[in-house]
Amino acid sequence: MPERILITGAAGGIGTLMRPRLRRAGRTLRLLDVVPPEPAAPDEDVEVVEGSVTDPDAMLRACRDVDAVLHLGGHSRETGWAETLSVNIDGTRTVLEAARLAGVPRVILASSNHVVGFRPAAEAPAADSSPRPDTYYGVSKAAMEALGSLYHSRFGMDVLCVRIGSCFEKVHDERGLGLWLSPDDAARLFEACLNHPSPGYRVLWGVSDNTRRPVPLTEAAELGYVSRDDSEIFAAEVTPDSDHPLLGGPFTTTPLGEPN
Ligand code: 15L
Repeated sequence: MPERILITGAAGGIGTLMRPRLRRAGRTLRLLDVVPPEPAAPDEDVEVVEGSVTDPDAMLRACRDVDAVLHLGGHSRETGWAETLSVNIDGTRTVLEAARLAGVPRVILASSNHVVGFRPAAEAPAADSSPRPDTYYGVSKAAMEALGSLYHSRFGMDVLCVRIGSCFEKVHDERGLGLWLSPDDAARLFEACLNHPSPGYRVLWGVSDNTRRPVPLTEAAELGYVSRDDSEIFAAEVTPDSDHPLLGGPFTTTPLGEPN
């Protein structure tokens, strides 16, 4: 089991959900964000680091003595091109380069369903289906996967790209019933990514085993992931929304480059 894990974007939505769930005896979580994460609780083995994924020096320091990086940092929705380019694309390269320089053997990248947002849900695309992004944000996640592939091929790093569906405590809309990744399942999936002996480069879907799941879990299962959650428990309470035949849902029509 890795002993020190660097989590970028640790104060963000998924980072906050993962902090308690990735705690293990004998493991230190190094939490990095531009907004300083909450200080360590007395019984918590965490190191809190304020820093940006766009800062090569800060990233190199953050990667020292680390066994794996869980890269969650970056914009999580559509925003202007310059910001997306700087934080999501250049930032991912900076993280991978810092990991390489520091000798970190494994990086897990938080990719997104929006890499293939323009694929029909009915197509049930395999996890490594070629990009059909729906936004600049989706383009940045496609670039993330490509950078991960490059760093694996050139330098032998294990790189796992998780095309995350919708990772929130609860499901809020009908589309989420298909793409929900429960926080507990997210932790199970990241654990599988951390603990596989030699994963190489992989792209996998990050969703729970939802009754209405539109994408396969084959690749995640090969890694050892077993989902225990199903969004159907929220079916009665979600807001009905318009039919979204495309995986990216509302991201396929949101104006490009405008925060959504
Ligand atoms: C994502 O990639 C976003 O980070 C998240 O905020 C949600 O919009 C999610 O996709 C989704 O598709 O529901």
